[in-house]
Amino acid sequence: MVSVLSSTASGNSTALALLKGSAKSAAAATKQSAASQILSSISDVRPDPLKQAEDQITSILLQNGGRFIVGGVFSNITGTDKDDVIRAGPNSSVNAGAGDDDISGSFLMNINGGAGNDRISVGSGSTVDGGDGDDTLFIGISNTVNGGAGDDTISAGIGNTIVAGAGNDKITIGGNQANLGSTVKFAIGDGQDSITLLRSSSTLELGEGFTAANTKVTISDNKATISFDGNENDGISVDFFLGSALTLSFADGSTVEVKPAETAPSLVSSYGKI
Ligand SMILES: [Ca+2]
Repeated sequence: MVSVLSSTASGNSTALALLKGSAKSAAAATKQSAASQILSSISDVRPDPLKQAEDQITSILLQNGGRFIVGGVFSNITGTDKDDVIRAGPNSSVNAGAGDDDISGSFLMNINGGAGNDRISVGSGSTVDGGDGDDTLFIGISNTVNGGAGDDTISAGIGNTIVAGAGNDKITIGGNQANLGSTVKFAIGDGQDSITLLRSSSTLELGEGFTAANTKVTISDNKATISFDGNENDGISVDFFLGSALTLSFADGSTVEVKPAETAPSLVSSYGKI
């Protein structure tokens, strides 16, 4: 049971503050799913951004000091420095601030997760900046993404431009389009990243300082290991699945195609070559 203190309207926004009463149940709800549990007990709140009026923002104070914020289309949302849960409609911009924020958007979003370990998901045509911290990003189609510092986990579809940034990042590109993929940009100092390709033809764009001459690619089964002479800190491992391929693209415009080794089916090797 959750108590609602008041409902104050300023412009298009409505602010609801939760009382500390029934602290036990409210804290449990916050832990489980900050949003759904609390919202279900407050009839005045619409958790679906598309059911909000244009640029309308509903904000609820959570027990942890963060906020649950729902914004309609074209809304401009600012989070707190605590852990916020944000649901934003299309064409919205979000600045989640510090804290471990959970941000969901759809298309044409502009999202900045700020510091903290953020979880961000968008559909298409969006710009996403994870900021510092170990962020988890779910990226659909044709977005521009910057993971920022920290060990980020990025899952992407096709047509995206991805800068994973500093830290040891895990990038998965899918979309089930054998001839299409996303572009990952990798610069000196970006650390040890891994790229998993699922039925994808993607591009790894290597920044200044990386050349075909100082780049070494080792292929074993469905795995490629990319390392750089004179640079112990940076490297990329690539796992290929379902006929995937990766094009290395260097700053001088040259390209190298990387594919997994052609291995005979185990059934044939078991019986020897006929
Ligand atoms: Ca925040």
